[in-house]
Amino acid sequence: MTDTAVRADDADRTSREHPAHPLDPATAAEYLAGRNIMAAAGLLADPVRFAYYGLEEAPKDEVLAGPAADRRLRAFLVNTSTGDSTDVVVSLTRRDVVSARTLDPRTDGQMPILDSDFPAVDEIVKADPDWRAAMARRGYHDLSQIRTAPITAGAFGVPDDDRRRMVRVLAFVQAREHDLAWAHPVDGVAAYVDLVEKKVFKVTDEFELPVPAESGDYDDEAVRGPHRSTLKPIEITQPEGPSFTLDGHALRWQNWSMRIGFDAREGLTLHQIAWHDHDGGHKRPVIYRASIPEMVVPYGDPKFRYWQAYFDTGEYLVGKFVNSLELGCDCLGEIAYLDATVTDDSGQPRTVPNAICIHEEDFGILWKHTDIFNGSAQSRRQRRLVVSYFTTVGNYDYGFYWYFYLDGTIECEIKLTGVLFTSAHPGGDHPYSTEVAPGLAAPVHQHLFSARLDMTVDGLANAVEEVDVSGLPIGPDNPYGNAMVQTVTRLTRESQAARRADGARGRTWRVISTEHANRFGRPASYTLYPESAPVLLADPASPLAARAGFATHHLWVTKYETDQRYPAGDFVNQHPGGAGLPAFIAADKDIDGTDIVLWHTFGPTHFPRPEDWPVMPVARCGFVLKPTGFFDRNPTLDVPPSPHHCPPS
Ligand SMILES: [Cu+2]
Repeated sequence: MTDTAVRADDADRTSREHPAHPLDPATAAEYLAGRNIMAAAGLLADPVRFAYYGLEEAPKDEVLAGPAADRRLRAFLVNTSTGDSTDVVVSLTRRDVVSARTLDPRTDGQMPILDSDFPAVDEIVKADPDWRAAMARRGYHDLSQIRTAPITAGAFGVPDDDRRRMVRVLAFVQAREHDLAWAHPVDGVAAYVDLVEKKVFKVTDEFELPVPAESGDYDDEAVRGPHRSTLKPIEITQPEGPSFTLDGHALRWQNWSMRIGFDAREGLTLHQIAWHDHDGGHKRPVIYRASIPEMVVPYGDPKFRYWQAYFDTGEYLVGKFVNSLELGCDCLGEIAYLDATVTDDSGQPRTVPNAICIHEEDFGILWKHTDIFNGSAQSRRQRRLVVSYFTTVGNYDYGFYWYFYLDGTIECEIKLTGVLFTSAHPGGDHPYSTEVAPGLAAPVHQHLFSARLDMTVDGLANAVEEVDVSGLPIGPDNPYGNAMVQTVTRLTRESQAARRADGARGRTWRVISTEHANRFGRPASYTLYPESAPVLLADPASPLAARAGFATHHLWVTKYETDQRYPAGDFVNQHPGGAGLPAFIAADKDIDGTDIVLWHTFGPTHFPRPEDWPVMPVARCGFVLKPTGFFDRNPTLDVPPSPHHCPPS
């Protein structure tokens, strides 16, 4: 094993009460201090639980002005006996409560799912006589074999649902200790649970289908067969160590610098991403803050499970389920890790070791040419800096990867793996699911992510152009019909900037500096290249489209506002709809030559394949940001040839 871990974080740094930088993640000591402030203010009387607890980032102007920003934490508190929900902000600097707002669930929605909701739901469902009878009718009397999956309820206008804090529960059979429960769904029956009343208020029992029997336990040699013996080792060695440096949460690599953050809701956050001309030269900001602050996974079966659509970030909090990564398994090579500190339901800090993985990778050819006239034969290797983490939300696992390349390219890639959500297959041709094992179905669904890209291309004054390509018809200026052009449309107001991708036109969006130009007098810019996959397929009039408004367009551009952080709104769980991006653009602000935020929707529409079962090979999605006239020429001419293998230039 040649992999090595560079310990980037020491115990002192994670426990200190005064972090080095206002954008550093909240520390364990800070969470405890904030908790004490809330307790002293009487906000934590039992049974109040923390549905979210994290850093309330200082406003951008304060951070840019200097280090004296007020350090604040935000907590979503739920009283599990009354359902009362409070959105609290405390100042650690002033040691007081800044604000405490009580939510109205009918208009604000509900707080996210609590850790303790999972065992509570299991107990509530298994005690319910109607649900037990539904299980008994299907032959299940030993409920210790049943696993319950609490699924966020959505909002469908059903009377009384809007006053309840609720989930809907599906059941799976795990007959043996190591069986894969997802292989054995008990379909047709769901329990609707009121988490405050702690009871099942409705059981839907609509049809019976046999519980699929084939084992999905891919750890079992009887299922997977013996391990193949034909793979020779691949070892990554960097005898002189990696080329990056990590100082606390500040990361430097080649021309790039940035700060690394982590949040229980958003997961990995990147801050103050900048390009430095040559070594230690002029610093050029590109992105003030980059994150994936929402994702929704809507399912496409209109019958019994029409309500199945989870907002993994706003409803479950993806960052809370961050994996602790294993050197040599999850990350290969010369790795630096950062720990992540999140909290449990009672606001007590929990530090996940090796949560964020930082390393550099060879990425094939950077540029290459053999010149037919002057005989020059040159080849250079591309490299990228990788900042990533993995999270497990129920059956799925998601890896969030950010790549920074030598040539100024930035890429976000999400790796989707884990186990498909399953149902029983009704037989024959079923339009809404794929049979992946005998009698076992995987319903069609989408994974729609929202990237929030707070752009600062050469400063705060930015604007966005939509660029389409097309051919021109034959005419007097184009007699042979070969002309092709770009059509550039400036998006000047928020209402005009809710846009769809268009693969047939090669549509991209260019973020330009309205203050800095390159040597050709053109604005310094970065271009967003979307994948142009479908947006939300739910009907625009559907309850889901109202709640996932962000997912109805590939691009939104808003004027920067400190409190606009979540594309589906602050409180997503059971929200009636309309929050987030559709509300943000209602004032239709000017976005031309000002501080703007890009919001980009992307992700696959997943008609499962048999090959996705019983565990899914990684599927990928993402987007790329490329410098477009940000530099005056190829910025990698100074990259030397690889020392051992290539002829010197
Ligand atoms: Cu999927």
